[in-house]
Amino acid sequence: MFNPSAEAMPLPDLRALQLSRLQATVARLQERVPMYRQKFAEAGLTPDDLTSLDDLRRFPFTRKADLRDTYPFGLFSVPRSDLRRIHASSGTSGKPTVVGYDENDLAVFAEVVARSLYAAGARPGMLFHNAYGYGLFTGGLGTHAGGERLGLGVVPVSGGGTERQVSLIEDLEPEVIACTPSYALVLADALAARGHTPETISLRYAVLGAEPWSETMRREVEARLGVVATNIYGLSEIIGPGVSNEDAAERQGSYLWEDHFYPEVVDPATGEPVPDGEDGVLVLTSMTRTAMPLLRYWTGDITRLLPGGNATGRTMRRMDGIRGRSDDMLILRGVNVYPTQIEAALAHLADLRPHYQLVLSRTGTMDDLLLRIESAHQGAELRGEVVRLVKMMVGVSIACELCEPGSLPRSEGGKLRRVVDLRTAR
Ligand code: DLL
Repeated sequence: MFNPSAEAMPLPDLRALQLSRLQATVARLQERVPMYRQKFAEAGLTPDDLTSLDDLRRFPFTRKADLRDTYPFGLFSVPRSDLRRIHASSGTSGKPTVVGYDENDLAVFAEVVARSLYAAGARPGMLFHNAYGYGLFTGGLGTHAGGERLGLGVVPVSGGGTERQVSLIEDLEPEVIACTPSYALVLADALAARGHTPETISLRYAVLGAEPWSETMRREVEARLGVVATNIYGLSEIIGPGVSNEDAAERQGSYLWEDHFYPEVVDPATGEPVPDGEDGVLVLTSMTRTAMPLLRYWTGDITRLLPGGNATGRTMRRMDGIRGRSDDMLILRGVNVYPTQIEAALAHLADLRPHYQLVLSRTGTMDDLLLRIESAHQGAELRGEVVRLVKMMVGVSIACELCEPGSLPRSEGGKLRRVVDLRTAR
């Protein structure tokens, strides 16, 4: 399902295609969505002002709050009767946000997920154990349809019920699995507890995403399940899973399907685009959606864009792993800290397991950060080394507690929350 006419398109052709698709999207939004009409008018812009890709930076962002303010259907650009599916995210406060798909959007969704699964190593005829949650979350149904499109036999297991998952893996012998990286570790524990070794597990490819993860976790999942693990990224507002995926042979950044989703990385403070290679907030425009296209959606995810064009033959750009979300960033005594930075700083301490929790508390006016991390051995020396490495590589003083293996919370099938904030009013 590698599609050379799209994935390996010469860059000038890709840029021309993006411009025409962006122009069509902006025109559609102007014509059909009152919120965008108003935003464009306030900025003094019309669709005719988009004459080059560079002009896009003049157009307004769309933020999560815009979806909430227009809940449920205010950003839709088709009649309700054209909808074929709704997904929603629960959100941390108030109403959920709702996203809608018409027939065209479901075809786009299946196409980009099929491409992603192919890049991840899946091939037609393989069995696909899909342990992303089915329901309002986009993970389950989204990867399901993409798997079918690629020609996989999809096992719609959904998340949770670990013992049943293990039995199904034993009995059906799937080659491909998709789930959150934290849940992949839970399954690895459960398979090991039943006496399996990587050699006795049928799985060959793991497609992991929906939450940040690290190279340490990748090594652990690959070694224990006997798989090649790639990163799949996406978000419901833009489509769901399948905005980008790593190539199984390369595993250095996820190819972003740039013929459907136009990426920008912007400075979180100024909103101005930064050059490729520099960190900032990922901003995405859906260019081929019809039910609910979004212009310059502020994902809040921190990453950088990397060039495409390498041994895989793809010209589309890659995005690096997500360092964190701009709203998950901890500010500890003035220093910006992402949980994944702490994880990365500790990557080569062999005794540590990739199960950890960050506990924020406050004494007086000082914020304190406690890293609770599982370790094969406990001892003051290792604890001191953890504190020293985090101070040196992340720049903050933390406290550390080494915990018994198996003692910290595990994923129950969905996304794992690693930060526990015990501070009262900020
Ligand atoms: O999590 C879609 C998805 C499902 C992606 C399955 C991959 C696999 P939402 O629930 O809308 O959609 O959450 C989107 O999750 O903005 C990121 O903060 C985070 N996220 C998603 N994929 C990754 C990843 C799905 N590979 C939000 N690495 C996004 C880090 C990720 N964070």
